[in-house]
Amino acid sequence: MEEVIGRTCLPLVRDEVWLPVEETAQVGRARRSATSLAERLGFDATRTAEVGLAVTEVGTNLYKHAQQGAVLIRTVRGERDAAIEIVALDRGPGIRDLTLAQQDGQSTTGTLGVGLGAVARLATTCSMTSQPGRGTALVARFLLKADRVPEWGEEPAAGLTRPIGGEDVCGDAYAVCRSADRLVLMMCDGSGHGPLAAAASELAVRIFRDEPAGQPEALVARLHTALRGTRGGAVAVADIDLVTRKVRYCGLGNIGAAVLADGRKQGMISVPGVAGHQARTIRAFDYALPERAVVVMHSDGLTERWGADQAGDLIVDPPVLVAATLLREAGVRNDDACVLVARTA
Ligand SMILES: [Mn+2]
Repeated sequence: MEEVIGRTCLPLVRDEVWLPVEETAQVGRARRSATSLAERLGFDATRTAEVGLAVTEVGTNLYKHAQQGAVLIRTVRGERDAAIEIVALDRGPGIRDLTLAQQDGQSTTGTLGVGLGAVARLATTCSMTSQPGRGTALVARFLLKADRVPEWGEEPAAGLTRPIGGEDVCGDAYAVCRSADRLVLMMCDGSGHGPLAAAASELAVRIFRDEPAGQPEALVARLHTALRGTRGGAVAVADIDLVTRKVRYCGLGNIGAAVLADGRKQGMISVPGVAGHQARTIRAFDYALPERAVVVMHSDGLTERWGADQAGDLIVDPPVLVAATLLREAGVRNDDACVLVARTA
């Protein structure tokens, strides 16, 4: 992991590919996509086959029981360790008893309900969340060995990106860095979509990860300067102080952000502008962080219509599942989408 004076960045996720899984042929495609990534990461034949088996289980459940099932396959790469991550999302009936569904031999009717014991056993980590009547989200991670503890430890934040329909690359990107007492989140929505939007947001990620810690408004100003000569984009930084329990947020352009706590959603303010092109003012605002608060940032590939009714579930799930649930509930298909979730307890 890269380190800048006591500050480490969470590993980047790469190679993201979203695949619809609504018919049996698409299960095979998802499996091949996952196993070829596993081979590229140097997984041996046995472990690669285990990854394939897990994707087949998840995918089969999706096409049999779900509506609008989709699988995201991606890699998480640290300095020494690398993982394959499978995220499955659907709008099926959901599962009422997740514990029961994960026991081998239980064929609970409901999305993702069958054979999940096998997935959980093969994966290094596996978790699932379900909102009855709305759908299910599952994440399974595979390291080289099932019982390996990755170098990056437990991640307090996780994000998801999904390209606009018809594009392979997403023009939105995010990064997370942490130190002993803080967690700093950055998101960039490169203007437009496609490779040039991705180039702008990837540059923002590189600069943010290399930059020493600083106030969010200084980081946003730095990114504004750095993005000249690119398409530019919306940029935001949230600096979470885990000791004083405050978040200082600076957004330039259309990045949505909120603190979720006690069943309430407190929106955070971004000012108008385009990083790299136009910034009349760059301003940061402070917000309180109640106990167990969750901080969410998202691009305009998600609507603002989420939160209040889901706040209870969102606060207990791992960040990647919260991100997946929000993408399902609020994601739009006619724009790149990015959602980033941090747990602060
Ligand atoms: Mn956008």
